[in-house]
Amino acid sequence: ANVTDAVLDSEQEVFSSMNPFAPDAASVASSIKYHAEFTPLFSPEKFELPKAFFATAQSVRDALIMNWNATYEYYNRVNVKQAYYLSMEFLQGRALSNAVGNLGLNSAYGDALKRLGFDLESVASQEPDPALGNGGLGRLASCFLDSMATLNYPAWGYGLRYKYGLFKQRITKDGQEEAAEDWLELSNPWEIVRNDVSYPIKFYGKVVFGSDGKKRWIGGEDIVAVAYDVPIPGYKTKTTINLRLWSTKAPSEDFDLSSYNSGKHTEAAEALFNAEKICFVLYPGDESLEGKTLRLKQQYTLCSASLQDIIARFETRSGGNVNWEEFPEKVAVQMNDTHPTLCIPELMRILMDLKGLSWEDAWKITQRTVAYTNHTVLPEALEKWSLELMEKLLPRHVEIIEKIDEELVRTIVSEYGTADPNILEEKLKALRILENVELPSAFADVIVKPESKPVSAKDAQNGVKTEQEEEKLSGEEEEEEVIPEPTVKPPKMVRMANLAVVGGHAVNGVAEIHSEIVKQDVFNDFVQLWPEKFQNKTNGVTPRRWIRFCNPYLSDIITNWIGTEDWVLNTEKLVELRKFADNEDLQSEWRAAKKKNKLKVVALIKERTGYTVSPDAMFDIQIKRIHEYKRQLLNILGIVYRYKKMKEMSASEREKAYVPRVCIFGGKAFATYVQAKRIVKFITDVASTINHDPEIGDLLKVIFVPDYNVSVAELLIPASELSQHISTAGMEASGTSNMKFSMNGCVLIGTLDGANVEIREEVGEENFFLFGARADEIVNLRKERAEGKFVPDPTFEEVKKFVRSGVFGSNSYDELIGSLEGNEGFGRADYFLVGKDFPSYIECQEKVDEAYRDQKRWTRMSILNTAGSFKFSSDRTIHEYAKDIWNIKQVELP
Ligand code: B1N
Repeated sequence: ANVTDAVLDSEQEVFSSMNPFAPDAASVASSIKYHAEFTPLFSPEKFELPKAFFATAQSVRDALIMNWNATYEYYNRVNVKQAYYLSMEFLQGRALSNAVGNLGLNSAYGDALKRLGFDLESVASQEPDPALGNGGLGRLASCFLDSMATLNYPAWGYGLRYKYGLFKQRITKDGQEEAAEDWLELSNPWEIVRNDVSYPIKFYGKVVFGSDGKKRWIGGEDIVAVAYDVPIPGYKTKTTINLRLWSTKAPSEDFDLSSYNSGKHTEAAEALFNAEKICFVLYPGDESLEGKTLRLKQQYTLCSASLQDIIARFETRSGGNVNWEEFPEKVAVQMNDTHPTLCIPELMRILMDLKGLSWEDAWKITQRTVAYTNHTVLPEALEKWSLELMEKLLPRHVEIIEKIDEELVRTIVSEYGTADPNILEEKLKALRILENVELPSAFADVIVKPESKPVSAKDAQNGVKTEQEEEKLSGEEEEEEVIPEPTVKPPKMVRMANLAVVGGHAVNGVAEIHSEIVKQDVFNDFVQLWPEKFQNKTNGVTPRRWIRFCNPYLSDIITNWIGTEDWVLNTEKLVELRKFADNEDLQSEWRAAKKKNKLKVVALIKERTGYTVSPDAMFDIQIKRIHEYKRQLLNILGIVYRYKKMKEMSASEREKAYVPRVCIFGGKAFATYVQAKRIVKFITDVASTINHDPEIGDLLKVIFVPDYNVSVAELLIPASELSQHISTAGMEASGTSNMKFSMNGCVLIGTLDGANVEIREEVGEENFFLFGARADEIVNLRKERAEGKFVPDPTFEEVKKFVRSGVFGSNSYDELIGSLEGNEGFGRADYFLVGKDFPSYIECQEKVDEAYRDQKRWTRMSILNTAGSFKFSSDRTIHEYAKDIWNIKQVELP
């Protein structure tokens, strides 16, 4: 279509088309045409796909803004208690189909686009996938926003607006390569920049006494955080909440005009660059990596800007009379992992230094306001910051942290007494926020000074951290203030998790087994002090994005058989599918839906890898960040073993013994995580050998789908039949894709880890393929392994030998295979117990083949997975947070 066809019909029509409640196709079409004409993003001549996407998005945004405004106004008017979810990551995925679906405007937009010569699906697929997160933790935050809006909870998200998302992954013959992900290249149609909502953020400087005798933080580097709002619509409700993302810039006076005029252009703009770079990239650190100065600046920017904003809203809503004691009755702050822990000293600072409250009052308010979610027990992922670095960057906050630490020491001393210095020392070591820091002077003579020790055995043992840290240090240029002075003494550190536990009123894990480990292991000493703080909140996923919209075929079948679409809001209704699990009509519809979804993936695989796979083979999928503890290596070694066995058989034996499979991998390795990158390379090498072996044909195909992201997951999950959740027991806090797979009728193979445990309970053990060591056995197994008592199963020796024989190219994968053996030089003595679990994994995979051969049995298992997935809706999770932690109520708009 030409733009002359797309001119707006009349201004009147445009505005009537913006009625979000019952717009028809004609008014939607004119609203799209209006935006195609007047939203100046593209050159005017052509009205083609990319432009159609932007015009459609702008049109949907109009509806969202109206609902956003109505929601905001209403919350202001009734002065509700609001929850704020602070997260360094939000993995939103594409927004168009989700918004149209939540608004119930599918047919209006579908028909309107048809009139203009497009279809909604291809228009929607034009949208870049904003990847402002790494994996599960960020996607969870986005699922939570969907549930908060849907359930009419007054709640907002706060995050950072990174210019570049998580890197784009390319797979070459050398493995993974990374490229910048410029998701804003064509602009972001969903955001509304609020130039009037901005706050000053300070770094460095010093602390002085003001004329009123109060502490003041002055000098240093000043930047500005500006708000970008992303409206978040709920499903079948007018409630539209807000994701407020901060972007950083320099104060306008920082541009040095006289330097610029004298020709020093770069110097003149230095302050600008310094401020803007804070939000350049999502720091791609996953479970095991720590950031340095830039990361700390990012974290502080998020905390400070969000709290200034929250406090300003509290003051406005209080009208003329601010009562600070009421703050926790109006505000709940949830810290998504430790990354926003600086909220605690920042809230203290604002309340004391700027609002004039006493320490005691500020502390009570702070504790009642904030709560902390722990997402991992991997020791290398528990954030620590160098005290020295923090002191430079945030001097006032360090004073506050020292005081919190001192108060904590007081509590510990009064709780445990000084009678047994050993117990006391142990407790102080476990609980204190400051590490390797002498006791506060008030306690110096009460307790024996802890001797300075070298790096603890636990830390020294921790190979992941050490290797990655070293690689990271050598691979990246850091600012000068980051490099610590070489000293013999162990470095003084601030333990953010300890600060979060002390400063908040609730601490929760994200699945039952994980919350138990948190209580019994990681924070056990805190549990003894404050048992009432500790909770479990099993994760969930939004059934809108993760089944209703990504799997319309299956959704229609469910709706037909249950007799209502209510299950999208009340997933308990899915249980009704149980009674039809053996019904042959349902079974054949069920299989037909799966087949249609598989055909889409066949096309995706062809497009992204060039490989042709059969839609009749079993689709076996493992998609997640590449990490040693997630054990993609176990999966690929299982495939190698299968391949070896196949090669030893005749064609007819092979076909009898094995079910045809397409084994699909997807996921990104952190750019400097060398071992994870080796795993990617190994998978693709195995794939190219097996996929080109004419003897094997469709019996086995191995696919690595490059550049895995939310949109790819939306295609793969509905097409999956078996999915793998095979972490070393105790190491995966929850997992959330396991829930998405199960919901979409995929059967899981997995260890007793994270949410697998609860999924298996709900779907029934006969519908879950369980294998491997349990979490409570791991410590002993590792010990045995280290003592050389472990005798590997012959199958494991066989598979390693096969890999080393060079079948997959000249590479012998010494570092990978060596890591499973604890050879000198690679030595981790199979820390993740791949060798230990290998035989039970192989055996379990044989059972999978057997079950799949009986398609009736398999379909029944599949149906019972969907039926049993009801618990894993993030609606359930959000109700629990609202009730047990935030104390907020659902508020429906009039
Ligand atoms: O959080 C998810 C869980 O389902 C996963 O099991 C868990 O691995 C994941 C540092 C993390 N834990 N920790 C992180 C992310 C970024 C970072 O810089 C740690 N991600 C998880 C949701 O609960």
